[in-house]
Amino acid sequence: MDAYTPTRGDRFTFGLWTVGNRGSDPFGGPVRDHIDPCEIVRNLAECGAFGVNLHDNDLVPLGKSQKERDTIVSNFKRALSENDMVVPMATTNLFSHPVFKDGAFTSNDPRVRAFALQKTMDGIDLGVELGAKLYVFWGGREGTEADACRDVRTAIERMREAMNFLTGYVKANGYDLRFALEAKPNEPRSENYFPTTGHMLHFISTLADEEMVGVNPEVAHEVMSGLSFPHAVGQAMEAGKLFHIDLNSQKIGRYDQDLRFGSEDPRQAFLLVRLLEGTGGGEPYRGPLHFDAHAYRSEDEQGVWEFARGNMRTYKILKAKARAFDSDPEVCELLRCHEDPELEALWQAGYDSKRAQSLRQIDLKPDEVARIGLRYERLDQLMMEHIFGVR
Ligand code: GCO
Ligand code: MN
Ligand code: MN
Repeated sequence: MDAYTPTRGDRFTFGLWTVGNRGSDPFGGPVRDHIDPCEIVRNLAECGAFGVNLHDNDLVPLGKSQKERDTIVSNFKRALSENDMVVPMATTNLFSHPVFKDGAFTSNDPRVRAFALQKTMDGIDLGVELGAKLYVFWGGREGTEADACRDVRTAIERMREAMNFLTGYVKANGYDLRFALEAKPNEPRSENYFPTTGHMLHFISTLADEEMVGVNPEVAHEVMSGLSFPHAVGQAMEAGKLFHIDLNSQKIGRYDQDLRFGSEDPRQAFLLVRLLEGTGGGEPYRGPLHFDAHAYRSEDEQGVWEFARGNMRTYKILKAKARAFDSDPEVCELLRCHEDPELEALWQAGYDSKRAQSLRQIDLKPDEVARIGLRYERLDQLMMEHIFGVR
């Protein structure tokens, strides 16, 4: 036990599919055995996690009878309560079955879209039964290779129809459940629809039940596009739409690596944790901290639990570093804004012709302002020294 040992209060969660990942890749089969979901719950609890998330079929394999389903679910519920674990989020597997080879909600075949809706309604019922308050939608195979097969506008419209139908289902059942949409630029499709969190944020603003729908950004997915993850998350937070988050790590421009949180990108991970924890100001994120990552293919099961602990410890270490950075007197001094409320009032109060007239008349001396050094070199080096642990 040390200051970075994870505890329930830290709100860390893992998917059954993350620690349960068996190490298959396109070039080779599994290197680890299947771990029973109840066993995963026990082990995660022991590692200090607070909850576990799942796809419908991570728990109830396809093709089980209602009776078999009920037995599996009740055993799982017992494991949860015996280990003081919760299920904050659930989702649907809309990518493994061959019927989804050309997408689910955006498929050209209405029978596939109908099946996706059936499966999602069942998945929602399962999630709610397990206590989930969030339901994630990751596009999976919603995308194309042969782009001529479908107008992008049609795909977007179909996705909207599905979301509106499903928020309708949640409301009609009186479920206390919100949706979180997860963007990804490619993989498994050549082009995925809604490739970034920004695309998702706009799409959400066009939905019938907009207030029930937010985003679930994933580190790896934004980095695959070469974009800044803290910027994507910051925009989602500012819009009040950060409902859930998928933490992991990723090298730029590669396949979806799902590496242990912070392992490839300590600087970005630091900035992300600082943002989520609000140590630099602003409202913190209060939802579950979910790791959507998996252990290296080199690992046996012991390595998997080592991996699980590693994700959580890194988050806590960065949280402590973010606090130290934002209470460092030299950092505070460097960050003190050049506020000028009187000047700002000229536009912050909105446009009026008198204020515009006054604004136009001020001599702002841009050449003088331009000569002022902003000391960001010092600020950034201080941040790095905090990250390196020498300050
Ligand atoms: C991926 C995705 C998934 C989703 C999961 C929950 O790239 O495979 O990140 O892991 O997060 O299916 O919807
Ligand atoms: Mn994910
Ligand atoms: Mn992913």
